[in-house]
Order: sequence, then structure tokens, then C-alpha cells
Amino acid sequence: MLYPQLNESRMRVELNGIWSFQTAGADSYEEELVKKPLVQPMTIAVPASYNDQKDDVNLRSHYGWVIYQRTFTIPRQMSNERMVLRFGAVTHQAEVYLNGRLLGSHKGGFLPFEFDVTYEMKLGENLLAVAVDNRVNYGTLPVGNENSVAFFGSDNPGIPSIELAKTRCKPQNKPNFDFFNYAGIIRPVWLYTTPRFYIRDISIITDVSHGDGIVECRIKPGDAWREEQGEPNLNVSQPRARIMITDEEQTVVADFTAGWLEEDGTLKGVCVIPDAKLWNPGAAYLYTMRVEYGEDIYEQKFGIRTVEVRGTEFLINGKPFYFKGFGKHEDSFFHGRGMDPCLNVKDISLIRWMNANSFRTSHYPYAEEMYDLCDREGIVVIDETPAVGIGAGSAANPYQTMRIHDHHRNVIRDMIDRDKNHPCVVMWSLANEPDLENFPQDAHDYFAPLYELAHSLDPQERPVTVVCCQNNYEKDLTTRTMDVVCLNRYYGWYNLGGDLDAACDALNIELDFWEKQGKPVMFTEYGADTYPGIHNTNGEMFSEEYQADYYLRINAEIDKRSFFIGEQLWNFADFATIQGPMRVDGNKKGILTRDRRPKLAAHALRQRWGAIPDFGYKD
Ligand code: E8X
Repeated sequence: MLYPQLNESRMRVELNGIWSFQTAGADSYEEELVKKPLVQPMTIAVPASYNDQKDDVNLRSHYGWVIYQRTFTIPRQMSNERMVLRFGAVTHQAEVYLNGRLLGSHKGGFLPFEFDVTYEMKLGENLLAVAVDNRVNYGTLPVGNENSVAFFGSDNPGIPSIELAKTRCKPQNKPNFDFFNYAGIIRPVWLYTTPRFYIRDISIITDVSHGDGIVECRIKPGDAWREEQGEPNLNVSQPRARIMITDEEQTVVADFTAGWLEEDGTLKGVCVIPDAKLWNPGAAYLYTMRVEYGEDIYEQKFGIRTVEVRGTEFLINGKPFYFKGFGKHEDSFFHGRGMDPCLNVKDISLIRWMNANSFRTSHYPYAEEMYDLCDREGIVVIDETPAVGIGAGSAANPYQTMRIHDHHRNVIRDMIDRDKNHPCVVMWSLANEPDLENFPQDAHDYFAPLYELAHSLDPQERPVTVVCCQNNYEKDLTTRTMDVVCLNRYYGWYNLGGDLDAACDALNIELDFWEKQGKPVMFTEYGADTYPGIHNTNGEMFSEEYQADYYLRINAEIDKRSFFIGEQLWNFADFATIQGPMRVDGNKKGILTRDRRPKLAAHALRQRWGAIPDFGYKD
């Protein structure tokens, strides 16, 4: 899916800003709220989560539907073109109305969706209403508990007073995941135009041969009128597209035609760029591909690089890469999970300050704008679906009780469709910490087809993984089948807490197991809750000294293993979670506080990572 673009052939208007807002029912909303202007609405900022924008506990912990509304008028110049209404992301489910008519709905809170509104718009004022549902359950990703308590809630089965009270308490979300269930229109809303015959999608595949860049492009054409009639997109009336590629100095390095017509109407073309400048971690280089198709134009930035797993090495441009970085969250004061370009720039600056080179988009695809920044800054990204909370805490077999299979396939498809051209994305994570040990064969049979699906959907055929929770790795039949073994391990915190000698002993016992698997292995999570300001000479848990000691000791062990290719710690910064007895104002495993101030461990890690090269660390 292409990002809205302003160019010689396309217009775009941002519909961000202050919208009208009100809460609605737990499982429904009155029709008039989406067909008529709201009466005495609240103000709300878009894009941002709604939860922290007011000082009303009922809004922060709202359960069910809310209504967003705004009006807008379009200039006459736009009305002669194909017009599209696009949402960067609405968490978790949206029903969109224009002038009282339902345009459609979308399930999934972290990927874009759009509606062709060419024949829905009117000259003059249009009323846009968006009903947003924040409920999570066994049919959503991320998963919400339907019966027991939330991830870190207290649960006292069998005590009559508690059991009875649980049946009578007000309905609420019980996230089976450890991050606050922020919701709302969290990413930019656009209205944009294209000509009738337009560029529907672009896929770019790059390779390198003897220093030359080989660039393949696949152009999917669109025909607004045929689509309106529901006809297939086999638009052969314009069987070619002109492709021009310029380098960062605006020099044209390729000018060719994409004219090979595929069965599905895709137009293909290939070119060679002599002595290409490669995209590298910490040394980004971006080319611009200009596609001209009929009257339509689209300019897509891209990087020439290769990604490959070979033996126990993760190769970028043929060189063994070592991941230094983090699991993160899109999380900040006031914005919640809302896209904040200033925060994105700040976080990239801090990643650099830490001498890190990568992060995982835990536990959902991040805003497109962040991947654009990472492309420009040379930051490596592991791109993760919102599939978190599959099992983990409920005794039943999640692969039988949860209603997520089709939706899981959809989010994999949509994530790869959106992010496939980003050079910063080097691996797909299908899920975080699903239950892989209690029903090992069911888990294997669930993920094997999803692994194949991801590989089949990605034109660049990047590696695919499932991030593995601390578990009985001998029973787990899934993790060892992935291209890279990504481990979330908490020896010295959730297990053997406070005893770093025992923690290192346990870690080495497990690493001996992985040594025999012949796969690259990395940490995608390891860490310790650290309350900023707690210091003591005995360095006990929750102190800043303990977090620093924890990383010092664990890192010394993984340094001894040649197949260990990366250390992404948990977490980049403190972040908000649901309240519960295990969380003191959220998760405190950050290396930085939530307002991005370094804890003691950050300084030692900065020094460590400053001495570890991006490539060849384990040679
Ligand atoms: C934690 C992290 C959580 O924040 C993240 O979203 C997923 C969790 C560790 C689970 N991984 O709790 O800080 C480890 C369970 C071990 C028994």
C-alpha cells in the first residue's frame, strides 16, 4: 500500500488536528452519533490515543466504542480526480461514515486502510464520523482475556467473594499483553487523489552483483472506474510504465520501461545500476524510483541492499551483522501510542547515542513515518505483527480456543504489503511469545503455514521468525524451525532473580542446546525492572546497579558464543501498562525512563556497543 504523496499528479490533504469526540456504549453506539453532528462533544487531538488526553479515569480505562467526528470541504480541483480517504491506523476496530453513509469497517489497530470516496464526497461541507472499538478478546490481535484477569492482574480462583464480585463487576478490557491498551485514531488521516488510471502499488527487489545494483520493479496498475464496478484490475489499456531512478545527487542512473505484463496485470521491469551505493546500517543511501504511468506519477525511495541467513550468520550485503539495540514501544506521555514525529526523531537520536543499530517493532507494526526515518538514518528494524498474547497464562489450548487464525494471516499480509520496500526492514516477526511449549505440535502446525505465507508474500524474501518466550526449549518444536532463533530470556529476573551466578549458569545450559541447532540466535528481550533512583551498594533487584550488573554478566556469556548474533534488550524505555500488583506505574525495564532519561546501565551499554562493530563482531 503506497503512502499518500503530493506531486505533479497527486494531491493530499491532512485531516489531522482537533476533532469532536465522545464515548459510546460497551458493545454498540447510537446511529445518530455517526449520522449527525455530535451534541456538546469533547475536543480530541488526532493523531493520538484518546486515553491520556483528558483527566477522566473513565476515559483512560474506557471499554467499548467511542465516536470521532469532523467536517471538511474539498477544493473543486480535487473533485475531478479519484479521491481516497486513508487512515494510518485506528486501534483496534473502526467503522467509518461519510455524510451518514457507512463506507466500511476495518479490524486491526496498527496498519493502514483506505476507502475510495470519489462518488461519496460532495462539494461543500462533508461530515466524517469514525466509530472506534477498543475491546480486545480471543478474536483480536493483540489478544484479550475473556474470562480470567488481565496479564498482571491478581487472580484468586476459588475464593467465593472474589469469584462472585468478578461476575458482577463492570465490563473491562483484560489485555493478555504487557502494554497499556491505548486506543483511538493513532496515526495520520489523509484525503488524497490519483488520476483514474493510477499506480496502485510498487514492489522493489534489489540485488548486488560485483558491485553493480540490480533493481527489479513490479508496478500494479489501478483503474478507478473498473474498481468502482468491481471488475478485476487487468488494465491493459496502458501496458507500460516509465521508470526513472535518481541517486542522492539527483543524477539519473536508470531510465527504462516496465513493460513485461504479468497475468495479474502487473508490469515488470529490471535495470542495472553500475557501482551502486549500497544501503548499510549506519550508512544509509537512498535512491528514488519515479514511476510514470499514464498521467499518474509516484516517487518511491528505496535502498540497494541484500539480506540473507547463511549458517549461523545474518548477512547484510554479504557481511555478518550483529544486532545491538532494543525492543521498543510506541509509548509516550499524553500521546499514548499516537504517532509523534518529534518523539520518533528523539528516539532515533537516543538509539544513536547508545551506539545501537536496531530495534524490533514490539509488539505491533509501527507508524510508517518511523520506518521512513530508519531508512534515512540506517537503523535496522525487525518488523512484528500485533500477534501477542496467544496463550501465555490461560491453561486452555490457544490454538483451539482463540479465534485469530484468519485475522493473523490478514495482519501478516497487510504488514508486508505496507513495509516491503523499506531497506531498514530485514526480518519479519510473526508473533511475540505465543505458547510454544504446552501444545508444541499445535503451535508448530499453526505457525508453519504462517511462516510459508510470509516468505511467499515478501518480494524480497527476508528471513522470518517467531519471538520465543522463556520456555522449555526442548519441548518447543516451533522456534528451532525459524530462520533466526529470537529469544526473550529473563534468567536473573523472572527466573533466578537476584542470583546472577545461577542466571549465567542457566543461560549457558540453554545456549549449549542452541549451539547444536545450527541457527543464528539472538536476544529479542532480556532485562530487569529498574526503578530510577533506587541505588544500593548490594545491587539488589529493582536498583539501577542491579540492571547494570545484569547486563554486564549476561553479555559476558553471550560474547562467548559465535552463533549469537545480537542483543536487543527489553526495553528501550519505561512504558505504560495496565495497573496491577506486578507493575509500579508501568513496566520499568527501560534503559531510559519514560521521558527518555538514561538510567545507570545506559552508560555502560553505550560504552559496550561503541566498541562492538555492526559487522564481523563474531568473526
Ligand atoms: C515483561 C515482558 C513484556 O513487557 C513484553 O511485552 C513481553 C515480557 C517478559 C515475559 N515479554 O514482562 O517485561 C517473560 C515471562 C517469563 C516467565
